[in-house]
Amino acid sequence: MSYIRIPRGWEIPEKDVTDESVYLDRRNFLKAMGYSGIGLAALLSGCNDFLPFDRSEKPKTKIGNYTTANPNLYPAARNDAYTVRRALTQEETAATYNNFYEFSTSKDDVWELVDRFETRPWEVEISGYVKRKGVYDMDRLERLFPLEERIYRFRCVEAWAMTVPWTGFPFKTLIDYVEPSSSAKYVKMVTFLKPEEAPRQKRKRLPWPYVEGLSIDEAYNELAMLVTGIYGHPLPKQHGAPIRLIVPWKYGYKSIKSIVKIEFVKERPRNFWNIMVPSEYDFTANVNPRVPHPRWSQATERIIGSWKRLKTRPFNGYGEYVAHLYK
Ligand SMILES: Nc1nc2c(c(=O)[nH]1)N[C@H]1C(S)=C(S)[C@@H](COP(=O)(O)O)O[C@H]1N2
Ligand SMILES: [Mo]
Repeated sequence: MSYIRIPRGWEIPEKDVTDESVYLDRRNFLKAMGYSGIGLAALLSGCNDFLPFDRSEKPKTKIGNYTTANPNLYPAARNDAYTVRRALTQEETAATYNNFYEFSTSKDDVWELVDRFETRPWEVEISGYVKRKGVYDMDRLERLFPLEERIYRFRCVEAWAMTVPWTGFPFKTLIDYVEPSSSAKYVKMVTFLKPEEAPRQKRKRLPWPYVEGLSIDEAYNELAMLVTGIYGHPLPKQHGAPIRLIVPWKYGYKSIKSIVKIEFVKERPRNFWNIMVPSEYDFTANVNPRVPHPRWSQATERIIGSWKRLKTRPFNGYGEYVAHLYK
């Protein structure tokens, strides 16, 4: 296998780093699909059918792309115990810079590609070692537990970061409600599988559907949230409507979007990115400035929008809440 030389982060002028991460992502993705270096070079040199699909259907809106049966639940009261000393990211910046591989391998066009993704009606199946197994309709799940707003930092493994207000409920609230038995050691979460609505899922060489997992202790940590909204309204589709995970001390790929199944299991599940590239994406994925990704440093991060570079913090700044889990 021949490799294209990737310039290191510090060799690239700051304004180009975004492009680099898109490029790395794409390369990674292709590598995982088993292309040789040569085939890869051909694909990267502007081969148009690499683009997801025809964009003649123009998107309706950047941020108003959501539905709910419970509009009265938004905005939810902010929980001031969880705020950070960082500027909030602009709503439109966050809504137009997304990782959602079901739709695109780029970040800047996901919001344009989600129009035919249907997020209502929606069901979430809860299964495995729990008392209250069953299929929960999203309209009911949204009302089942009190919603609250929390401002969290968010850090992608590609070294971009943002700070946004999420609306949702603590994962632990759901765990207490469904009553897992002592056999439940991990929680496995699965994204929808609807290739007619998410065209990249037609590419069978990727291990669809997207899967993620947490240990039961991680899921029970007070920071772990099941999120149904952002910026005081329901989640726009590109952010993972109608319900997603947010675990702010871990790299963003753990925060699985558009969940259809939550399973309480005995064995540690394998997660999507770990299946794709096991040497680069582990299960735990805690933010750590001292452990570089094999192809780039994690010492700093760039804030989307301003593109200011800041120091990465251990556990993304949430060590006081979670460090004890890893002793
Ligand atoms: N189903 C699914 N969930 C996903 C992803 C994905 O491609 N598919 N990408 C992950 C990654 S890598 C990141 S950084 C975040 C991005 O969330 P955002 O677009 O709301 O910022 O979603 C995560 N959840
Ligand atoms: Mo990410």
